[in-house]
Amino acid sequence: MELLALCWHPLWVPCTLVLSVVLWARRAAWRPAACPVDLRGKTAVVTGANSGLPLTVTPEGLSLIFATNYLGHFLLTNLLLDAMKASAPSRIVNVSSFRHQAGEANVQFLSGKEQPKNFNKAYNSTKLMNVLFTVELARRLQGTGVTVNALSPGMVHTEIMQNFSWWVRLLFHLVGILFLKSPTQGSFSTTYCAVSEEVEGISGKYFDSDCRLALPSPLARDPAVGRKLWEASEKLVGLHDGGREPASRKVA
Ligand SMILES: *[C@@H]1O[C@H](CO)[C@@H](O)[C@H](O)[C@H]1NC(C)=O
Ligand SMILES: *[C@@H]1O[C@H](CO)[C@@H](O)[C@H](O)[C@H]1NC(C)=O
Ligand SMILES: *[C@H]1O[C@@H](CO)[C@@H](O)[C@@H](O)[C@H]1NC(C)=O
Repeated sequence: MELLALCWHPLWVPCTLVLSVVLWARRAAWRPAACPVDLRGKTAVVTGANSGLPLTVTPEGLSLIFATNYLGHFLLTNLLLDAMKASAPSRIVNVSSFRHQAGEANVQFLSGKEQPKNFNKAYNSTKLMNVLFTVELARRLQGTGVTVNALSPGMVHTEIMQNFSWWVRLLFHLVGILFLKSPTQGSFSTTYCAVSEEVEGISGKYFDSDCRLALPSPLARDPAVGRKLWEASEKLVGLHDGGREPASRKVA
């Protein structure tokens, strides 16, 4: 009874409003328009994630959520690599998430041979794979003039929950309007990695949602795990050159 009374206490309204104003003021602090930009070469932003997909396996033998949030990005990036190298200095930017910290780097998840215990674990693991891939790709791209970094956009009010039930979406939109970043604000750390002069020459790093260089989790930095994930991903998407010998150099 007392708990119920607490839930309906009128102080909740002003407290919520004050908190949302404070958060609003804080997240408007960085202005992309004031960021010095000197873009040469090309930039590829690799993004796209969904967190409400079922843990099903596609007819190709891929886990739907891992294919959507990670393997598709892996393949696209690899297919773009020759173009990126030809237009160096160029940048690849991978949109990950702070939630990578609770991910698991189990390559059996990719094919659905093993399943994460729930959606949340699956989402977290795909975001860990995004960072592992970034670190491994940066290693493979050393000396090519192509840099690759990953970032967390923070908690952003987007359509990411579109495959959840209506009441989860309603709750997300209510919380989103008050507390989460707008899609524009959520794009700041991505834009920063893609165009800012300060990031020029930096590769294999992770930026937080305030555009600060941050350390990803120890697992995300483990080179052996990164290499194993890369090799498993290559097999699954049918890339067999090992990614070490740049195709453009072979042609030239
Ligand atoms: C996913 O990550 C979030 C944020 O790090 C964490 O709070 C949550 O417990 C994780 N979920 C699972 C199932 O690991
Ligand atoms: C997720 O939602 C989108 C938009 O409503 C829809 O097009 C898509 O088919 C849904 N995916 C699944 C797996 O339910
Ligand atoms: C960014 O970096 C690599 C892989 O995902 C690229 O191959 C590409 O995979 C992209 N996204 C990542 C890191 O997940």
